[in-house]
Amino acid sequence: MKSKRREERGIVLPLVLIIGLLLSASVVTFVHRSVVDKLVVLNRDRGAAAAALARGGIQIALAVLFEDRLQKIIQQQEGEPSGSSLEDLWARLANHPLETDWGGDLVVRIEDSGARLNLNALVPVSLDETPTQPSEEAEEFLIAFFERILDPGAFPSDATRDPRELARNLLDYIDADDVALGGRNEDDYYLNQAAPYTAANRPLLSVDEVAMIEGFDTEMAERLRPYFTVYPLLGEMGVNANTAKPHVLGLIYYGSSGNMRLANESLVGDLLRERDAGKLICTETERAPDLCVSMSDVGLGEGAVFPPVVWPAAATIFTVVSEARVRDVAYTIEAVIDLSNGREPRLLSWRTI
Ligand SMILES: [Ca+2]
Ligand SMILES: [Ca+2]
Repeated sequence: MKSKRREERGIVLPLVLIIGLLLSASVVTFVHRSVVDKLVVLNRDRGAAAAALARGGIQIALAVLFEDRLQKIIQQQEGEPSGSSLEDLWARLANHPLETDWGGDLVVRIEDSGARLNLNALVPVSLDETPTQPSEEAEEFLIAFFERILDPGAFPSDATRDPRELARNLLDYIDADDVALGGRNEDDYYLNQAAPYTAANRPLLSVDEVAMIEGFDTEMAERLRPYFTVYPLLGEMGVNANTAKPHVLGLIYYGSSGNMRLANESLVGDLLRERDAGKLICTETERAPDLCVSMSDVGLGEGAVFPPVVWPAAATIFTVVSEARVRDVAYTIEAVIDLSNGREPRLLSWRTI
């Protein structure tokens, strides 16, 4: 009997130890799970708050842009130059980040579509639906642009890229007909792809679409993004010299017919100096000689600019980037808003990035 009880005691001790271990393991698991659950809920709450804050940022941008339109209309009525510049409130909004008392941060950046070159302005759509051919200037402009940015040292695939072919393929992809500028069929390349397609033969809907064009890829589209926009889809206007960033000012293609060139570094520097001094670059300076500096004064001469543009130009289409952050959770919305009709904003694009 004695030895049986000793045996039982011998079993009880390990059992107690095992149960104890199991219990402490489940307590640890439980604590761990409840911490994870709490973090998930917290992150979800912060994500929802950041999303709401970012949407609020778009509303703030709309209010600022409406105010700007109103100002411009008043300036126009009073015969003053009503061009957009980086002195406008919408352009300075990003310098004023917003902080909420519950830990949210918001930065709203607004850029007008004229601050980048509109690819669709290179092949304007004819109103009577007659297919229009891209102009010689469009082709020469693109060749000059690709000659400037192609860099086989940094991008090995550039070694096989020809500026004229890239220029023609891009224009043919947009122009209405299916005859390539070199005479062949535009779709020969597209129909031979693993998933065949055809040239769009319409304005580009996004800069990403450039990757679909013969000779281009997604890397190339990314390299083009800082320079180009596709808005307005039916646009004909060139770069706005009063709002464009320095690298886009370098895309101003000017001179006399048959002898046009891209703005060089020194010209871009002159344009920036005038802007910094509070001046507007104007095609005609008669109306506001104190505020305007003429094209010839900044070295653009008396010739033309391609795509054609009259400065100062009033911006009507804006890209708004609303970046919200709640603690470590970020939420960014990019919206393209068209205020050209002056009353109702039209949303052209909305995406989270
Ligand atoms: Ca075409
Ligand atoms: Ca064509």
